[in-house]
Amino acid sequence: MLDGMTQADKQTGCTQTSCGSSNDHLDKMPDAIRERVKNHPCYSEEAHHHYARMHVAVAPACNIQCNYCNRKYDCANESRPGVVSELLTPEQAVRKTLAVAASIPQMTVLGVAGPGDPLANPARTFETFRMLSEQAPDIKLCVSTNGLSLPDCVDELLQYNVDHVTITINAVDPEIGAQIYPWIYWNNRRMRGVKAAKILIERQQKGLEMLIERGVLVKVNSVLIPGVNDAHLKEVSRVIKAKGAFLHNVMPLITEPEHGTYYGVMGQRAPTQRELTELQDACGDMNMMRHCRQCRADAVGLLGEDRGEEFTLDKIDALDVDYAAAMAKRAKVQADIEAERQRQKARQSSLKEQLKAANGKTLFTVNGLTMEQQAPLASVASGAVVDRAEQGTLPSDLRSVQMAVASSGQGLINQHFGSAREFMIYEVSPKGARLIGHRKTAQYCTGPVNCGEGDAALPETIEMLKGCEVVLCSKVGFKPWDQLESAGIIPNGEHADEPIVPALMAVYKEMHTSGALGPDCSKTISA
Ligand code: CLF
Ligand code: SF4
Repeated sequence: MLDGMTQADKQTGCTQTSCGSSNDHLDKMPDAIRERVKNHPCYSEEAHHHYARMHVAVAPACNIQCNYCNRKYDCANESRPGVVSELLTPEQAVRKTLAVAASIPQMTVLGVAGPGDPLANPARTFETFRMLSEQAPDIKLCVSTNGLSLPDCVDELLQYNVDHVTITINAVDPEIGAQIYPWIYWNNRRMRGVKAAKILIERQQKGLEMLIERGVLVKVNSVLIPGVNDAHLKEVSRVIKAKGAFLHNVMPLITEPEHGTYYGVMGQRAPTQRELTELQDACGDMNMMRHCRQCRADAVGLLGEDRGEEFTLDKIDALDVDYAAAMAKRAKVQADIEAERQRQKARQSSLKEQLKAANGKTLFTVNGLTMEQQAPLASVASGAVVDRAEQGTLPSDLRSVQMAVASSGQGLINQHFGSAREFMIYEVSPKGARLIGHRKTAQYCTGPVNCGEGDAALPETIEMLKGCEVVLCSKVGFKPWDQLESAGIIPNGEHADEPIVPALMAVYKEMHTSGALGPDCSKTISA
């Protein structure tokens, strides 16, 4: 077994201890690996702004039971609990994939992630992969599994060029695993307790090792369950990193009583955003995924958007698709995207050089930056960390502040508060602005004028923003403004259409100037 990377990586000379998913990390990776992840929206944080994925729900059965799952819904290992996807046959799945890929030329990845475990349904999953590898060879194939059947399936996955595999590993200690998995179905028998968890863990680890040995990129998902595996996930991260996993995605447990899961019924609580971030930070230098949206098993589009309704089977049947032309269009559109990314990167490094030369004195004075100077920072905004330590214009011991941003893309603050279906959550400190997650909300405003006046979903949105001290958006109505303020969250619409990171830093600097970050005024940031 290889230590942290495949033999191929070693030959290409990667000496990084961490080949990461953020833009910054990707720059340090060997070309061969960068090529493989640069357009995968889950494996590259930056790519998720440009490229789309879709899932096809072809796999109904499962071979284990997780305490956070109710079989009425999609597999919660990779999908948002409480969502039911329409089951497709492999033929329907292929028709749908080809139709979507013709309509959304940014689509690069097809994943099978449910509604049960894809590898507990090998015939349906592999038939889908076989047909797609023949009919749409430019689309990457991706699969997500609980790992029990993985060692038996590795060779067949490789036959179809499946290059990205996700394994959900919630524990490497059977005693902890037994608290998460009440049973597994193994060798035609239902097995329970620590013995069952031990088999599952061994199979997951064996599958992981086999994939790494064969050069497949592996992402590991872990569900963070407070009081069960929260103290243990650091060890999971250490083990999977040592074995060569590429990325670790720690997802918060979603536990609503109405979903009817064991944890939901028993009142198991979900982690707070703070607990999630602290754990991600504690996982050392493992590459952590922080932009997961816990998609549906039939999700379509960019991460965070769901265009599934546009591609129901009846609508697909009515489409007249020229597959060869669609593939050519994808190649052209994606080449244009890459060219633009390269241009942005060049502008960004030139700006960094200028800032370095100027000792960064203009960086925090956003109003002093021209739009030309700000534009490259928009792409920095999508990165996980923006290092501002060298600027030296803020005392280094100021406390950090969580801020929420309403954005519909392009790295800009360009969405009304009431129209946002999700908020990007940043941690802002003297070191810079760091994206730490996304929080979903029910969109409650459909009109541009009053922006959310009087809607019942508002308290829920404000509750969801708990822990943030500022919310930046392009516009906010009077009523939400009042209620946000009452909840201790300052609404800020002064940076409409500006790049996110400079605006966050400007607000942070204003807080410092007004004394809100000083020792006397520091608030406790609630979790
Ligand atoms: Fe799908 Fe998963 Fe492949 Fe991505 S999703 S099978 S790796 S193509 Fe991505 Fe969605 Fe998070 Fe999954 S954001 S739930 S990590
Ligand atoms: Fe549910 Fe997925 Fe766990 Fe199976 S592996 S029990 S479908 S969450």
